Amino acid sequence: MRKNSNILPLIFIIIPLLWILFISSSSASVIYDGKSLIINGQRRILISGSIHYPRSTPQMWPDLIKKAKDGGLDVIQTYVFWNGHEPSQGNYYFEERYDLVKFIKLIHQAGLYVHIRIGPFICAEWNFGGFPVWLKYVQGIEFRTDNGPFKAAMEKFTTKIVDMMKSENLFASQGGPIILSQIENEYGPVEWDIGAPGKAYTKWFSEMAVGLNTGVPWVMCKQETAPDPIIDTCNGFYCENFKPNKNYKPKMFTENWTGWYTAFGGAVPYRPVEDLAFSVARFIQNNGSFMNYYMFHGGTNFGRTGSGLFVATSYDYDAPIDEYGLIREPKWSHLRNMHKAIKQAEPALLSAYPTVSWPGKNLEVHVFQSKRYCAAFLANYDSENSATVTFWNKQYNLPAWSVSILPDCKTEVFNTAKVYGLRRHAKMIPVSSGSFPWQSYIEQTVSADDSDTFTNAGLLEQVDITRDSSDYLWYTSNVYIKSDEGFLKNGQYPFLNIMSAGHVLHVFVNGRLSGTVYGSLTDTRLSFSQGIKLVAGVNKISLLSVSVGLANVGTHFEWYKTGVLGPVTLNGLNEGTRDLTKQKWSYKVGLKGESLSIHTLAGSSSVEWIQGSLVAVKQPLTWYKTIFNEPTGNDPLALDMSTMGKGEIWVNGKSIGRHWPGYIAKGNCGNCNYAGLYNENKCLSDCGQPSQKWYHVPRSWLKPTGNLLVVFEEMGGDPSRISLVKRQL
Ligand SMILES: *[C@@H]1O[C@H](CO)[C@@H](O)[C@H](O)[C@H]1NC(C)=O
Ligand SMILES: CC(=O)N[C@H]1CO[C@H](CO)[C@@H](O)[C@@H]1O
Repeated sequence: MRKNSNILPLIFIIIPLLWILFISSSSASVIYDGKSLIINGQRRILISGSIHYPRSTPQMWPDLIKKAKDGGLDVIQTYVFWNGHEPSQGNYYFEERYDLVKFIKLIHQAGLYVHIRIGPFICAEWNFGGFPVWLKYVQGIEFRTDNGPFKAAMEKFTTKIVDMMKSENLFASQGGPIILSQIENEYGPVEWDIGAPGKAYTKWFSEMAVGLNTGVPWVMCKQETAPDPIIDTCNGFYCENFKPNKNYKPKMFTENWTGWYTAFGGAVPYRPVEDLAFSVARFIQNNGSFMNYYMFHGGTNFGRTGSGLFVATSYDYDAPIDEYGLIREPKWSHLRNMHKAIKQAEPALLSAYPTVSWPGKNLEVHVFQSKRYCAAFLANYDSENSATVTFWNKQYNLPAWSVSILPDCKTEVFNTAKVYGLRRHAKMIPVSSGSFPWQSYIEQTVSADDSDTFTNAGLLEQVDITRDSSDYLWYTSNVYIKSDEGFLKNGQYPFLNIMSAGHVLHVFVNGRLSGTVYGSLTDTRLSFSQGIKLVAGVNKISLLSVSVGLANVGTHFEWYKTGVLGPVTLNGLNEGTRDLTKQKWSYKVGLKGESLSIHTLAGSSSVEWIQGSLVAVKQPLTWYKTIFNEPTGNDPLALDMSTMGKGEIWVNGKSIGRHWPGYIAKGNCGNCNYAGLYNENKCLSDCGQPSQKWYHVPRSWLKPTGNLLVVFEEMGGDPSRISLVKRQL
């Protein structure tokens, strides 16, 4: 008895002492155990949010970071965008939207931490999943497997980023803000798919990453095979039942989807904040200690950075901060209120594991109680009925599908389904009456004798030819028709049949557009089958094949194909079916306007622009340009492109992205799989409207007067109704 009472206090002194010695002797100031991350000796429940630096402008970053901090975030998470940083092999770029170091330093200045997801495969609905296109053409390469050339390239880039962070002292172990790094990304399904080489690759990249000695932990998301000391983490809409692969690793949620991305032709996603908050509260009450919102600000896929699943230019994601940098209500405020409640509960959450009880059907109570602290989470999992729970002699009303947080076990300070405050919706307000004074220039179809064309017997894969230097590739071929053929027969013209791997195809016969076909988010392939009017003699078939970005996910997505691969046939001639697949085709990469750089400030003197009443309307392959002044004020700006079809937009030579309002969505989706309770796929508003009609024009790309706006339109549109709008709360 006596002996024991002497030893016990001693243990209380020795263990913390050893602990402090351990911390100060290891270089890492960030360590972990089964409970949480421990930063400089302090346990933390961390709230994180994704903001991707190239999806906004450096001028927007300070405000986005401030709004993230005010919303209760401790950490900002970003991927690293390899193809933006190494556009051609060995040539690096870290300026403007790709100024990673500046972005991290701004986060540091704001007093937040950083989780850097180096990948370098990142998925992210980003072109080619973040891989540079040149990587595909490295001799003998195979992506994301036990392949020498791939591993060499991956190691080189990963090392470059880690070294860059180290030389700027950005890791927490050096006093910087980076508390976590990520290697690879959602590799679990691929490893499972490909087996042994996948396992060997995992072993290799894990050792490679750990060997870089960042001094902070590495994570791998959605891969339960993460070897020690790497932490495996969860991505999903809900992660409360996730368990790390070792009990000495903390439970971390690296991607909780705040909404979903928009695809051209798809519904505009919406995840109610009640459901999002419910998911987060459940995760925290079940031992979760690190929670990341994917996305906290989604932003914009400027230029041609969106990926080949028809990903739209807007990457708004229904996030708490909208595409334009404005707070989205009530999402932002409701989550901020929850984060405050979680912070109040943090001492209790960190001092105990929860005891769980079930006071009734679909009811669950989690209590985190230690000597000094107590916090309780009261949950009602019934998706339709509210319930009353008695806890510590007090009654609490729990709406359906909700969790109440009691940071002191007595006072409900937050319930995930009780949303207060403004339900303000941002509006788009026209800034100018009257339309822009447009000039137009019509791009002609290509002839085989044009410069920069080459010929080949047979059809070629698109990206092999373009190397993604342009969305556009012309396939041109001649068809000879004898005098007695090619005309109406049994009331029909001969049929041209074309199979293409995607993504969009404009078919011209003798210089005239015969039709346009395109694939979709779920299947990029397309076919064209239509009667075409041919003339006796030589007919020119010109196929403009258009890619909407390259695939960003899937086992060996580098082998996915784009473009007209055939067969191409002509039916209904006297001779029967004529196969055009293997005949001579000529190829030209890109548009004439692109090679003349008419979208740039320098422009081209060899183009004759038409103006006034003769400006082209509803003409395919038309370039438009105009000059405009910057509207006064600070409201974010957008172009309303509702009356246009598909193409690309440039402001002062910078691409604000692909436009495609001509692809009509099925409507705003109530929620297609975006949540448990709200799983009805029904249209809420804007049904039958384009997936995206507004296109963000960053203020910082404008000067007060004389801004050049250039639009390339593929299908034909009415530019007279393109207008500038400002976004206001
Ligand atoms: C929380 O973690 C502890 C320790 O690993 C475990 O015993 C307990 O079952 C977990 N509770 C929940 C609700 O996940
Ligand atoms: C499995 C899955 O759908 N994963 C997605 C998680 O969310 C990120 C961001 O939207 C995507 O990149 C992944 O494909």
